[in-house]
Amino acid sequence: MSTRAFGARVQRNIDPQLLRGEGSFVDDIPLAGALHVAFVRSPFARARINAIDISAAAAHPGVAAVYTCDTIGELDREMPLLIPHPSMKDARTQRPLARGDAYYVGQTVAMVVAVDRYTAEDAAALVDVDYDPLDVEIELEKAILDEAPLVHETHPNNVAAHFVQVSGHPDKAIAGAEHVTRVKVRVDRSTAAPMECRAVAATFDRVTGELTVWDGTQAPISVRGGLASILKLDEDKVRVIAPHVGGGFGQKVLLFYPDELLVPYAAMQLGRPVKYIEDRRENFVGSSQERTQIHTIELYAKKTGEVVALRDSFLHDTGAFIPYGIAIAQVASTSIAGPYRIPNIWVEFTAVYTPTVPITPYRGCGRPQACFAIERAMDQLADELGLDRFEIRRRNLIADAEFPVLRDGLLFADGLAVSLDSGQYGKALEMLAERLDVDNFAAEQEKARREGKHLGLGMAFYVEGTGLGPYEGGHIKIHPITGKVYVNTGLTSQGQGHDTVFAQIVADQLGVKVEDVILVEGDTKAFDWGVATFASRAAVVSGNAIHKSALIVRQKTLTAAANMLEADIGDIELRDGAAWVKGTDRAVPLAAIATATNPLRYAFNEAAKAATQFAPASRHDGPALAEGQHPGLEATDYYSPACATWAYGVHGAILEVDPELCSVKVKRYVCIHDCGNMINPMIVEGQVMGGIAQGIGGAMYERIEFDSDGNLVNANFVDFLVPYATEVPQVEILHLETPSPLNPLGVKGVGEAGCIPVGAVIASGVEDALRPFGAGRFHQVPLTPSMIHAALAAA
Ligand code: MCN
Repeated sequence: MSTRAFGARVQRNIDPQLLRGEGSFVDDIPLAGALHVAFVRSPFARARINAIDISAAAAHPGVAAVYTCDTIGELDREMPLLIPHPSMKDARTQRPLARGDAYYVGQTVAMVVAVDRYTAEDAAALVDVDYDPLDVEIELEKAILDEAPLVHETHPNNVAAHFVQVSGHPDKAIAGAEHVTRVKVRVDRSTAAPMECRAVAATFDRVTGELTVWDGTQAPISVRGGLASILKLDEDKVRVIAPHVGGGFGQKVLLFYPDELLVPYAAMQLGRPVKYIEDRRENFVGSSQERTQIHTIELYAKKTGEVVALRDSFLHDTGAFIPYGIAIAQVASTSIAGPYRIPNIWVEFTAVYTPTVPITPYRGCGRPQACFAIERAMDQLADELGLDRFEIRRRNLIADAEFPVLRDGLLFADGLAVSLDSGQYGKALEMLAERLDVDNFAAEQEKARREGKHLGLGMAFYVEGTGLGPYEGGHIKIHPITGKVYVNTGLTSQGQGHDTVFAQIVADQLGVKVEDVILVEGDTKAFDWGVATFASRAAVVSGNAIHKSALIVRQKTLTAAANMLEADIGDIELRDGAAWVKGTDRAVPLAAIATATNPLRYAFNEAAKAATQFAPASRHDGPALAEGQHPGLEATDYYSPACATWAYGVHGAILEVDPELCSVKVKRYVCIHDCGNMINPMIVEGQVMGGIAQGIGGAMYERIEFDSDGNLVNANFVDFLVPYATEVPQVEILHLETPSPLNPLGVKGVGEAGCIPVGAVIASGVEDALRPFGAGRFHQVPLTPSMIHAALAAA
């Protein structure tokens, strides 16, 4: 295979359009006569709803309809549990509009549809809901106590699930260990904060019975399937389009948000287009969040530092509903041993309902928490054994020759035992050490201290299971008139640059320019089968599906060209948009080959006819395709990964902590990472960079704050601090490319990698900088100035 385009730094082809403001997001879709939606949301974290009086709202001028749970027919039911698991009984999911009870501040209770948003908001304020507020417990560790008020009466102690996984023989190894280090860590709740909030619009054609939905979703095909089944429509009558989407980060893949069902329902009921554009406050109180976990982790080691066993027990906050089951906690628990050899593992978690916004995966999905736990524990173990932080890792990292490493008994989110497939962990560590000049850092730190500056070095390793199944597909067609190549997939992109990378994969196989390959995604009319964009899976799953399809089209093209050029198939090469007889100037353009199999199309194709001056088409002489092949140059194929493929990396930073202001400045940030073969290193770097920026937010700034009544008190960008460009350091990114042996392209995912270790890096660095003060350990993120202040004051 030529590697001309695969692996090249091809510019993202979608950027000029987006940068010029020519993107088309849900709110840009022109829908003449559209009605607009506003929601009535619960002001209480837990409440009985005694009555809902919509009369004043319904009578308000300009209002088309007001819906409650009593007037939405089939929709009034709990949404499906997306990922069932035997550890959960009677898992609770949300109804589109509350029935009887409200379970978190922001839950949708009624929906008003009116001529414009202003009228809808005014009318929503007229809906009179009679609530009896109930007691709540927001704090995770208190929510499981006997005296805590219950979120769901069905679940004692608010326990949604409890699960234990064991690998090896931890009891025996623990009994024989020479040293144990114990660490309790906490990662707090954050939110994806996409630039574009969520949005959905719908029209229903009563004549054809066709429902068209524009949804800023990461999962159009799955949304279509759900809508069709709940609204009792044929799938072919439902078209879901995800146009340009301004960031998703996992938040836009919940099935279903109330509005995703209610807006299409209202469009069908009212026979008018209906639109809902979530505002920023609603995104905070109504769209899913992630992260709160509290881990108590123990590492059992030899005196020389080799870890023989790991025990981890953690609480996972699942919010008021658990649509994804235990997926996040399961990812955390199976990532807990990180890149280390640790042969014996015991890990247990309890997923806990709290009366707060539901939890679903947010970029990283449980991995930042697991990484924080194991890496903080590794740092502490090093200190306790008098070893350097790099040295303790050297003694425990899996060696290249040991792959694949099976962690039998730890079942990943795909239900299969974790198997780390390939990597050069040791080399990555040494690259970081060299780049940060670790050997000379102590001297530099000492010199800076004498000048009154407090430098610290932080570092953390991570692994990431990527490329989850079950499958994706790709359809490729060489256009018979222009020779351009159309690639259709069931995925959709929120900024990952799929248009460019998938084009790179195809361009190589068909010998065309990258810009002549056009990706069609995010539209259920474009491709019928697929799952969604999540779990850093597009490169692995769609990439390989498209690669397989391209190989079929390549073979068809070579066969047809050999026939037309009356040459041996082995003598044909594809390049510059044509098939050539090697070493000659005889060629036929791809468009001509595509039409040659269809005489009527050929008759209208002047370009193809002109092209035959190179070689007369053999369509009169016999079939252009071999027996069993189909007309046209197109093919569809699918790829279904056998299991996850594991990417990894190690990050390090030099920080400066100001003990008076308690502020942290990241002076240098180095990232070594490995996602197998890179399709486009520039896009990979963009993904890593974006992930690190989000990781900096989670490490130092972003914390969703509830008061004791469950009100989200920082539901805006003044109080919830996302980092600006000024807070994000210049990142030095170094690549390693260890191919995955599990898929034909040798790729692993990268979309979440950047954010995973940042919290652990920052905490490790702050701890190092403040060592002379005796400020102790930092085991919670976000790590804020007030925490540094408290630690210094205590010291
Ligand atoms: N890539 C590559 N070579 C590789 C691996 C990946 O060139 N070896 C490219 C891919 O082809 C793709 C990009 O890097 O263009 C990310 O690939 P992948 O890791 O497969 O992730 P997905 O495309 O499946 O995207 C999902 C992932 C997730 S789970 C979150 S969350 C996230 C992320 O992507 N959300 C994002 N990155 C995001 N980037 C933007 N701009 N917006 C989001 O919402």
